[in-house]
Amino acid sequence: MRFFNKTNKYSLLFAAILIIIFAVILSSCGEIPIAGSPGAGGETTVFEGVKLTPIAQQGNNALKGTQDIDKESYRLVIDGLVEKPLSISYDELAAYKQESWLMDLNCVEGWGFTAKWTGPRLSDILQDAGVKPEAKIAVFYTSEVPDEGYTSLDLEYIIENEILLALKINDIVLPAERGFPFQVVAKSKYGYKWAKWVTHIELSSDANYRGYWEKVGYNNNADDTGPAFE
Ligand SMILES: Nc1nc2c(c(=O)[nH]1)N[C@H]1C(S)=C(S)[C@@H](COP(=O)(O)O)O[C@H]1N2
Ligand SMILES: [Mo]
Repeated sequence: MRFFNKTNKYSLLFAAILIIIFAVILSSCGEIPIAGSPGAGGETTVFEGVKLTPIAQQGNNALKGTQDIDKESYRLVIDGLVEKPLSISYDELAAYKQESWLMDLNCVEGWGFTAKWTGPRLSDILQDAGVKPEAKIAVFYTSEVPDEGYTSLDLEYIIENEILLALKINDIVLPAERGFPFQVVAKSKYGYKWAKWVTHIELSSDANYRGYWEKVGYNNNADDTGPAFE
């Protein structure tokens, strides 16, 4: 009896040591994707079972270079065909219910990447502004294209798809070069519809409106599996 007890003790100790060794090997093995595991700088590397493109490897496109937007003084203005124009601070954007999507951004130039995008739904914000029935499109004015507006999206598309304004990418606050305070997650549209550095969204009935790229012939529908030009 005594002998057996002793053996049990030693084999338990041996098993425990083996488990610890395995755990150490597993945790140091970067190849095994663990959901939500942080990569460089606390970035999320896997979402919904899919490996995300690290931020450092994602593309970056800016027609007039990085725009520096001050978090404290920033306001997103919502006006045009609305009952109640809004002026929304960064903290207010972050206080809306946040949603996360796994989504590819595909630039019309042929590159793309997969990321986790997190932010409020534009439709929730528009609901607070009270969209008038005549409104057909939303025009996105950005800090580098403040007068003419950078691009537009159909209101029906925004509401049906519950389009997000991404404050975070791979769970990291959107860097300045990537559009801080947010980038429009224009699901299934070419990258030029994913407006960055947006300061003003105007609701309009003008179905003929064309944005910066659309004016020079890029498809206003911008379906990312469709033709680049109209
Ligand atoms: N304001 C603004 N938004 C913009 C652009 C731009 O030049 N200015 N470039 C667009 C294009 S062409 C692409 S492909 C995507 C690229 O997004 P990323 O730089 O976050 O990867 O941003 C889009 N949003
Ligand atoms: Mo693009």
